[in-house]
Amino acid sequence: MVVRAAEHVKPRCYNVVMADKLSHKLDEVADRLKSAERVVSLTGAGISAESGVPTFRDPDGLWEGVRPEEVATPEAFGRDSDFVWRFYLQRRSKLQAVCPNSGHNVIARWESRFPHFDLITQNVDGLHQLAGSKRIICLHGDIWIDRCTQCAFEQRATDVSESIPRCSKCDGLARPGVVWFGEQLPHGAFERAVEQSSQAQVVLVVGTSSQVYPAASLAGVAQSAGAFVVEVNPEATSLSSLADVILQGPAGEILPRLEARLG
Ligand code: BV8
Ligand code: ZN
Repeated sequence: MVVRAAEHVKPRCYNVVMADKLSHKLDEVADRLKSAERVVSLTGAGISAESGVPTFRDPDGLWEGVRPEEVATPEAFGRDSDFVWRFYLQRRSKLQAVCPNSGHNVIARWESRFPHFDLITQNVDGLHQLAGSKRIICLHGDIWIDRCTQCAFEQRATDVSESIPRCSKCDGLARPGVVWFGEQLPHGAFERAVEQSSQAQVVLVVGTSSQVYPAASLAGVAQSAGAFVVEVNPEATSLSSLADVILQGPAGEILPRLEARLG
């Protein structure tokens, strides 16, 4: 008896299988969003990557070559304010040349698409604001603010000259209006972020390595309160094992595909 070799089903290539999987996950998340009243998005540096803004911990990131302790702590500023200011003034001048990307724009539109939508961001670059987001909880401050180290007066930086900003009120040395390691978050910001995260039905965590606290605790807070947690990131992170769904890919591609499914 001649046994025919089993017809080999043409193996579908890996990318096709992965694309199908992502498509099903996008459908699942879209279904959740369609019935959600309260949605929160928590963002990190990755959402600005497609605008050309380097992240912190990726290869060629902002902290390549410098240790965070050298540039992102009050002690570092006390030791060498010129060095720290050079790090921030360089970032400011690069930020002058960039624009929000489609990921920022989708999140800005979602503010009017859902009955309650809140954006919680670790970013200090101002791109969410430029994209039109208004309901923003800024956990780590604003790189465009100069805060006086003498009288705490705050002024918005107008130019990005290399000169180190001085207070326009008392001529005291200014510092960047961001939150450094070991510093408290802006008054009430974390409490508001916990409140919004605890009431959300869906939380989209976009472009963060989830390594910095207390911001990194918010997804867990939301999930314990019943939220469906979605991670949008091309890479696995400390959050990945907790997320209900991982949409693996760049935010500028994933978020528009998700928005398209909401009709
Ligand atoms: C505080 C300065 C007391 C601003 C920064 C537990 C509880 C509380 C505190 C701690 C704790 N354990 C430890 C601490 C202390 C410390 C801390 O977290 N240390 C870490 C290192 C363990 N936290 C603090 O000191 C905080 N203050 O705790 O006060 C307190 C206590 C309780 C409650 C309230 C207060 C202050 C933290 C702020 C530090 N300041 N920077 C600036 O210069 O910008 S942190 C720095 O990291 C940035 O602010 C940034 O926002 C933050 C997080 O980084 P990410 O945004 O995640 O960026 P990263 O590069 O890491 O990752 C990018 C991701 O994007 C990657 O996953 C990549 O795959 C992805 N990606 C790349 N391309 C894309 C993409 N994703 C999507 N699309 C793409 N295209
Ligand atoms: Zn002053």
